[in-house]
Amino acid sequence: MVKKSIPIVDFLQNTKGSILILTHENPDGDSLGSGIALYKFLKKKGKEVYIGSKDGVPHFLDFLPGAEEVIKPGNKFYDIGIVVDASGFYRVGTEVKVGKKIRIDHHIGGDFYGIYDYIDPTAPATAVLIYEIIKAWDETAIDKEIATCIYTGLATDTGFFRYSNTDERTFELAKELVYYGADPYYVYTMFSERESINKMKLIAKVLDTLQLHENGIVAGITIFKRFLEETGTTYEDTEGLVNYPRSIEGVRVAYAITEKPEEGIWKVSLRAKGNVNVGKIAERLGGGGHKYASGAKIKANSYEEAMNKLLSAIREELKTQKVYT
Ligand SMILES: [Mn+2]
Repeated sequence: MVKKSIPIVDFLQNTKGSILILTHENPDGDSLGSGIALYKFLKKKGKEVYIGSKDGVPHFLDFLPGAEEVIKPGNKFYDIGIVVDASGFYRVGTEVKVGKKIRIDHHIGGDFYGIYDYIDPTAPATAVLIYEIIKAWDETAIDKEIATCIYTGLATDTGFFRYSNTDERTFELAKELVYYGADPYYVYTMFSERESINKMKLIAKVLDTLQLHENGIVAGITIFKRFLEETGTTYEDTEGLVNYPRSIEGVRVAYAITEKPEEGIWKVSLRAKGNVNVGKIAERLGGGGHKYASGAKIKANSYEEAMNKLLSAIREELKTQKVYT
C-alpha cells in the first residue's frame, strides 16, 4: 500500500510545541477512543501531549487504556489544540487556550482551521482517520492499547458493525485492529454490559413516555430531569436510549428529547432508519451531525413548545425529503 501524504502528519512530526487533544462534550467512544489513540501515539513519538475532556471519562468508557490520563482542560496554554470527532472547538463545551487550532473529524460541515485539518465525512468513524494518520507516520508504533482505542471508536460509531456506515472497509479495518491486539469481545462487554440497576430503572421510566407520530414513521422518548433524580442516574446514563424508539418496526426517524433546565434548553438526539437524512432535521433546529445520527439544542419555555419545534422540523424535512410518498 502506498503511504498517504497527510499534511497534519508532517506538521506534527516537525513540531516541538505542546499539544492538547480535545474530545467533544459528553464524549462518546469515537471521540475518546480517537483522542486517546492519538495521544498515546504522539507520546511514543516523544511529543509533549495531553488529552482533555470537559466531562471527563464516562463509566462505559473507563476501560480504555489511558482513560486515567484524561485531564479536564483548564487555564493552561498549549501551542497546539487538536479537536477530534467534533465539528469545531465550540463542541469542546468549555473555553480552551490554544495557539494553533486543528480539527480531525468525520462530520459534514462545521468549522475549518486550515490546511492541517483532516476531515473526511465518508469515514465511518474519526478513529479511522486517526488510524490513517498513524499508519502514514509509523505503523510499527501501533500496540494493543492504541489498537483497542481505535477499535472502540470504529465499533461504537458503527453500532458494533450494524449501522449503514458499516461496509467492507469497516471490516477490513476491524480485522487489522484485531491483528494488532484489539479484543472485540472485551470491548463489547466493557462498553455495553456494565449497566447499573439504576439505569435499568431509568429505562423503564423513559420507555413509558414513548410516543408515535406521523402514522408511526416517527417515534420518540422524553427524558425529564426528574427521572434522573428519581432513579439516581445522570445525563451520562441517557446515552443510547434513542435506539429504543428506533428499533420499532416502520419507524424511520427516532428522537430522544432531554430536559436540561440548567442550560435552559431541551437536548434532542435524532437517529434515522433507512433512507432519511436526520442531519437535515438537526440543521433546521440549529444543530448538526450525520445523515443517520444528529443532534440539536432547542430553546423553549415549556415541554409543549419544545415538542412543537421538534415535530415541525421533522415534518417539514420529511416533506422535503419526500418520505411520505
Ligand atoms: Mn464519530
